[in-house]
Amino acid sequence: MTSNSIDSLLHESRRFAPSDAFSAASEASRDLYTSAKEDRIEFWADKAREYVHWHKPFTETLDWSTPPFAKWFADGELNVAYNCLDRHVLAGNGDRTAIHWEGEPGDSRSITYAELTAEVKRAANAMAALGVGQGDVVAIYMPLVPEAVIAMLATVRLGAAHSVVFGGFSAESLRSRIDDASAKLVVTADGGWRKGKVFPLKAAVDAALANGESSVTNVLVVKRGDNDVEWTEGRDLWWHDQIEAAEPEHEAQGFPAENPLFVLYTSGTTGKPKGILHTSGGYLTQAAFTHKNVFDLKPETDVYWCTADVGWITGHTYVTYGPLANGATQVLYEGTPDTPNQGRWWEIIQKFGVSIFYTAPTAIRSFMKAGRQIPEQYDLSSIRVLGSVGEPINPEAWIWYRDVIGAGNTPIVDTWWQTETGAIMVSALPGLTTLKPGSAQVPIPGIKIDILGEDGTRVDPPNGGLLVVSEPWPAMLRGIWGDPERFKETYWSKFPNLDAPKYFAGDGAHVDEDGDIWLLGRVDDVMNISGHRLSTTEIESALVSNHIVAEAAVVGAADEATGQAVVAFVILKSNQEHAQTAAEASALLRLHVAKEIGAIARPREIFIVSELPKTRSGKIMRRLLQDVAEGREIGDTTTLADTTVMQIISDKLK
Ligand code: 6R9
Repeated sequence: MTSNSIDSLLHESRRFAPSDAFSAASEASRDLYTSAKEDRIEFWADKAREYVHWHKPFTETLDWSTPPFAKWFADGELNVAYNCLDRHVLAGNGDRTAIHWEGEPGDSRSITYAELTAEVKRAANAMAALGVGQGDVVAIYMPLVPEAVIAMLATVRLGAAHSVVFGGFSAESLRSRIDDASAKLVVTADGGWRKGKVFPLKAAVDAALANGESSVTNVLVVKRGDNDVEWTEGRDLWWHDQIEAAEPEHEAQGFPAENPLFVLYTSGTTGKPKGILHTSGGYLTQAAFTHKNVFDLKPETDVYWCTADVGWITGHTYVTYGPLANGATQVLYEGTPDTPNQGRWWEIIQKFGVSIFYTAPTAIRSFMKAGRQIPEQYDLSSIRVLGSVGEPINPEAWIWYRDVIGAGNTPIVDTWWQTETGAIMVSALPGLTTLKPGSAQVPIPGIKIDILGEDGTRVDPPNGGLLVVSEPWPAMLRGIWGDPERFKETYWSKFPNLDAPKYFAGDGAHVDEDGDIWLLGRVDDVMNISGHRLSTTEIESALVSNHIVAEAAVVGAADEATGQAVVAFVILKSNQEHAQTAAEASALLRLHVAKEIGAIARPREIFIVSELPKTRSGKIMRRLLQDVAEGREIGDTTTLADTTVMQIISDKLK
């Protein structure tokens, strides 16, 4: 073993080939791989023509003359909102439902493409009247209501860019994001519904704008929570008043392919949040192409549901832009999965006949914890494709997802990508790929991925290394807002000596003998145990493969004997919580890990906990657990979905 690679120890041999019927009806064909291999650039040019309406056709595909700054389709012009709206109406699909919206309290609203187009036109006129135009940034701080999507589309219809901030983030986070991008307008709501209560949003906007100078001239407020709000005359305006007063007609104008579409802030582990910049033509091409092929979308008949909030990149690409560009019918749900009961999501799937369902491993594991008897009460037979995103999915959670939600025969696509990549990069295609639980599998056609050692040489199976994207791709980030140096340094400086710049994503991965990619987690989380570099993912998967475990997180904690030692935090399944003592459970699980992957990976300690610290998009924040494991004061918890979790964990372990 050298420190050049990450050890890979977990073996997973289950395989699931697509059924003949599924393959025969599949949207994607092998030709996609063949043509992308023949000429990658021409492939993307084709896809851009096929998936996107151009106001002015492009003649150049990729300009990579000043890496890492790429331009795709640069002399073309498009209007992203027109692509998501007007063109479907003009093609005769105005009566198709675009959004089945379900509010947490049970109110619901279905909106056709014609209606959505009409609303976005009015919203665009209302925003234009407030001075919004090309070059401006609109901050959107909303619950998951249709107006969040409408505000995004109205913004980009005008050639302006949005910056969506999670409705759960604090006034302070909102302020820093508003300031960093010099947002001109904020769109918010009085409040939204979450866990059976209204949470205020407007109040946080007021606080964010309270001190000193701000670039914001107006705040548009959607009425949703009916909670009391303070009002700053001259600045604050009710959304419904403005929409009502706005002109109904709005002609979409073309903007350059490289016109900024949005900024989305990622927190990262250190330093101030990075404003990831995406532009229009390349982003929309890859969003629409992947949405169609990875999910095998049939827009006439499918009902698609991605459970992500629009505050996450997944909500940008696979709630707003991909599905709407493809003319899909989708579900949008405002609340949490367990309000008012633990079957809420399954009830929604049954109600709307959802056929494509895309969610995160964290959600799947929390359903595993509660038990299969809950989803089994619902009719989920409409489902024909399942997707996963956000973290590696443990093989056992994958199997549970397929068996319990997918009736034992539904393909699962495990999609690897990032805020920075803009769209899916690695995934199975459900009609073509023989699935392996726990592997994200293959680069999508037109994407070039390599797994390298620290020295930049390719790592051979079965060892792991660093996952890099070796060629520019259409939906790639174009920079960090206002900070080109940080962009180069953060993503492109890992392998300065290679002849072409390579994008380093921060994740570890290994490739198996078939060429399938297995993600190993963030390389910052890799542990060094007696000189062996072990990934968190495999040990977590080994823990989850025991029938008593619902969820697990492991960290490396300083250890005198071995440098670092594995420390695990484990949530038991609900029906196991009282079946044994914590000491018995941890003894059993230490043995289990040793048996599954070897003694080297056996945790020094296992803590049985009831919660794990997670971000708003459901990622486990291991550095906070490492603070606990090493007995340090707990670091910055501001990006946690639930800031009380660390208190609960440390109290329990005292
Ligand atoms: C889309 C999204 C990106 C990071 C990424 C990786 C992890 C996402 C994954 C996955 C393994 C998958 N990640 N999908 N790891 N398998 N299918 O999640 O974007 O919030 O920017 O996070 O998430 O570590 O680097 P973002």
